[in-house]
Amino acid sequence: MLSAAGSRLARTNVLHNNTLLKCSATQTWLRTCRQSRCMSTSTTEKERTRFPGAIANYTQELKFKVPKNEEPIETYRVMNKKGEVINPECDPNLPEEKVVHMYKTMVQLQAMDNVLFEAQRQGRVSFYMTSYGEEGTQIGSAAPLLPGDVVYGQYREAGVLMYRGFTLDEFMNQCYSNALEQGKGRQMPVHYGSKKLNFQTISSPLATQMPQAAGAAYALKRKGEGHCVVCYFGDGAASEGDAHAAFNFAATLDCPVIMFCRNNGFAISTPTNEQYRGDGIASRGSGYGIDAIRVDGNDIFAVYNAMTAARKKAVENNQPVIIESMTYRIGHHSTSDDSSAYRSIQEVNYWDKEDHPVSRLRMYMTNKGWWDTEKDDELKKTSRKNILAAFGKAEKVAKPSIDHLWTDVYDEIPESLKRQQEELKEHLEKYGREYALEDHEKL
Ligand SMILES: Cc1ncc(C[n+]2csc(CCOP(=O)(O)OP(=O)(O)O)c2C)c(N)n1
Ligand SMILES: [Mg+2]
Repeated sequence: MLSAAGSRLARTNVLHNNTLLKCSATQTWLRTCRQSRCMSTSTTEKERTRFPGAIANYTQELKFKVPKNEEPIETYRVMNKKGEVINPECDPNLPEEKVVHMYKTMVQLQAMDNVLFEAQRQGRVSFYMTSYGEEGTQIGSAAPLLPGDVVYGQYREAGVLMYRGFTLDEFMNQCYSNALEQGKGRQMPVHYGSKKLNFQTISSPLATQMPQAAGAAYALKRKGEGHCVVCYFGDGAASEGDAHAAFNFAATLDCPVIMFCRNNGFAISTPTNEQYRGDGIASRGSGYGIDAIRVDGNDIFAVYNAMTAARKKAVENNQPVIIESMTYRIGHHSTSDDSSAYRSIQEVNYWDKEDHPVSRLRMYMTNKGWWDTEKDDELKKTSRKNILAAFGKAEKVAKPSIDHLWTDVYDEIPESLKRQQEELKEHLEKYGREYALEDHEKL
């Protein structure tokens, strides 16, 4: 029981407590008012972080950004698998002559791949890499470029080079490593390059070309002549440290470079699901602050439209762009690979028979009334004939002089290399008959 005094005290406390409660409610109310007053004067009043590393809103919700809960980036497409344009507004409406030229280049590329792949099997060239299945990605991306744009390739972009005008003789001389080849036999086959066509010589170590491309784009920006760099790389190359360095340099230095990923599902035998955990390569754009798009790489017009728009962005705004072109490597990785060891024939057949960039464009041209079976048979015959003619010529040309082992690098040959020259000379004097020296030109 409470005494009178006690109950008075208790009442006071209740009152006091009520006042306290009221006070804290008033304070909250006042705070809310202050906030809403501020919000009514400016929408940015909601306090934002001021850290130099990121200016963003605060939140009291403890949440992580979980990439796998997000929808994957959509794949831009113009044509369906039957070569029908889905939305006429997306059709680039290229003239017949240009479309036929694109198609002919794709078929010529296939013919070259067939002949050179076989030539390696017969021991006539040492190595080769085909582009089967990636013809749409290559020709569709090459077509919107200008001759002054600079291309950095990986190694599976023969179609890009062909579209830019590299002749069949030049392809064959390079793969034969003969004396007419610009590299004088010092590169492996398929390591093409052409100063005239602004196509930088291929480097074997993956992703070498990527930081170089960012740097070259920076130089082009300073030159200010309205050109950009296009850098091709594979899904596998995108796992190299150099790829990340290139993206970041390109973004922070505002370089006009199109980072064009051929995502063909494999890095030799490593499938993409072992290569990354994120949403492919296009999603990396957000991380680096680079505009990015994913396209159906077997749809030549989707690739064409994406490249045209990316080129415009790069050149007009001095900015990098990522294009991720989804395709499938139908051929083996190279002549040193047997892909039946790590993927099924059924899987390969699907892409070969049901979703192929060459047949898709052929169906488009047929639907337009520009193409028929007769023209197609004729084209395939002539393409093979052209290749065999260039092949026959290249095979007859002598191999480069052995002396080219020492040329083109140093103005004055250093002592260490002079010693090696001497050693080679002695070796050949002793064992020369073991080598086909007569096949090499004499300087
Ligand atoms: C730095 C480096 N590591 C490994 C290799 C061996 N290698 C050559 S090609 C290749 C796969 C590359 O795959 P991707 O970039 O997806 O290109 P794709 O062959 O599919 O066109 C590998 C691992 C290399 N050339 N360089
Ligand atoms: Mg790949």
